[in-house]
Amino acid sequence: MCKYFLIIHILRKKSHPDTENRVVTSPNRPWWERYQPVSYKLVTRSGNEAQFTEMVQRCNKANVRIYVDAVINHMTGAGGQGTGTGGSHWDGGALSYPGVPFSSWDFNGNNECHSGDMNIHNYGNKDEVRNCRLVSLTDLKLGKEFVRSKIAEYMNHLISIGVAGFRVDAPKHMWPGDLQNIYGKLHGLNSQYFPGSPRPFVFQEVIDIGGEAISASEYTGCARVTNFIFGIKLAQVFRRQNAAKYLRTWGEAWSMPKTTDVVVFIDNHDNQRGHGGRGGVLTHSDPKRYKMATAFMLAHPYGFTRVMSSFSFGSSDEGPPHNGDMSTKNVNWGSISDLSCGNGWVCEHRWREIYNMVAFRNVVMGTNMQHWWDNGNYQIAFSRGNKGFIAINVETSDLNRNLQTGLPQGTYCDVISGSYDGSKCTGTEVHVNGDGTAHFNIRSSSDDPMVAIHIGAKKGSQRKVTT
Ligand code: ARE
Ligand code: CA
Repeated sequence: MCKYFLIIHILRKKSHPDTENRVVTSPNRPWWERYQPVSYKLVTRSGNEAQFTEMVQRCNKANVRIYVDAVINHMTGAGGQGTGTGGSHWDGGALSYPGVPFSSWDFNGNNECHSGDMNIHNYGNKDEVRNCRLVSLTDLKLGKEFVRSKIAEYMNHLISIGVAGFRVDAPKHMWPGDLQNIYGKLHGLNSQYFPGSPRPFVFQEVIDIGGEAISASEYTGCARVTNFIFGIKLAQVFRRQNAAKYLRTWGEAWSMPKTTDVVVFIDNHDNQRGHGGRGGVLTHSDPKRYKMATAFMLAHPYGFTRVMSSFSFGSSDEGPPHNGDMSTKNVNWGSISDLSCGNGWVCEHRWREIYNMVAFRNVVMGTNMQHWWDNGNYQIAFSRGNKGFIAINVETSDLNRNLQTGLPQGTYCDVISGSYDGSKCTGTEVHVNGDGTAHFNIRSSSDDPMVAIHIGAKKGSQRKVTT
């Protein structure tokens, strides 16, 4: 199973690798407190450095790569003082973070930021967005060599532990040249797990939906960027506000960056709860549409895909499932047979329709989209070369017809309704004829109105994955 999570999978659960952060008590320990670093010690509610290291090593052995969410634009909110999750003192008024150590000299001040109250108000002004405070978070002076070297030291420490790369938080608020300088200081990956020490995989969280002074294209010279248009546009299609037939041209033709420049996703930890970024995206709380959109994302060649994994929440501030001492709760999978996580963890990545489509993506890697078919409205189908085929019914009526799959003759397991267990299909079978056609019957009222088949789940083939 683990093998299939080679495609980016950020662990945001137990042992998530954030740095020591501010302890926020009002509201009571919100998830977002970890976006307020106090030092670069690896001690949070999720565990300490030894536990983090053990997780990275264990995951690497199972071919699960860890990408750290690196918060390097700022430290805590500007007011107040206290003790962080690792015991370090911080003072957001005096700009003092002795755990690093950073002092007031290491932050942007009135010389760099001219917004008046030091906060960002105008996203039409590049200097303000980059030199002033994002939601009042104390803004690091990344032009300064000392600051850059402390950040690179922190990231290199993680590389030495064995992480595969980074999601860089809030790059829009940093100058591309400063980021390039920091990336240039990073070591190659730990050769114990990554032979030849390749460069870390970096992707940058730049929210660009258009209409602002700063665009994501300023950052693609450094590394990939997040594509926030992707989830918004797909939500419109799967909510039946824009016909699925238009997905025939999905990708750059939809005013999105080049496929090699982006990381794509249906939702993220911010926009699934109304933080950061406009547009109503689909989330696990609308499972039928969410699974369809995720399956389409994983079947389609555009972009480098990321699958979300969440905890359930009531309010948008609510932190992860926790024990009485506020430490993060474990998942409960030892006692659960259907692979779900329990204990308040949603674990979308363990939903069969989703993890089987991650396998689909790995199997069809390197092939183009072919054999596109649509009914002129909300039913679509396409193949990935001669390796995989998917049909999705977003229509309010059933899909019942023969389609050209482009696949070799044989009996395939539909990996949406079940899996291939090495000898039989646990869900529906699809029979592909000698001419590549097959019959599909997809009821619109089904929980999962789609069918996906690929050569790795063809009856009689060798099963490549062990659970
Ligand atoms: C919290 C409180 C604030 C308080 C602050 C300091 O909510 O009221 O002032 O603490 O005390 C997360 C949460 C924030 C939280 C912060 C720190 O979402 O609510 O603030 O942690 O604890 C912009 C950035 C983008 C950023 C979003 C949130 O460009 O990079 O804002 N996203 C990342 C993370 C967030 C995280 C941070 C950055 C901070 O993914 O989880 O914040 O580390 C338009 C613009 C976008 C803009 C967006 C929202 O769409 O195009 O650029 O995103 O509006 O303003
Ligand atoms: Ca900044």
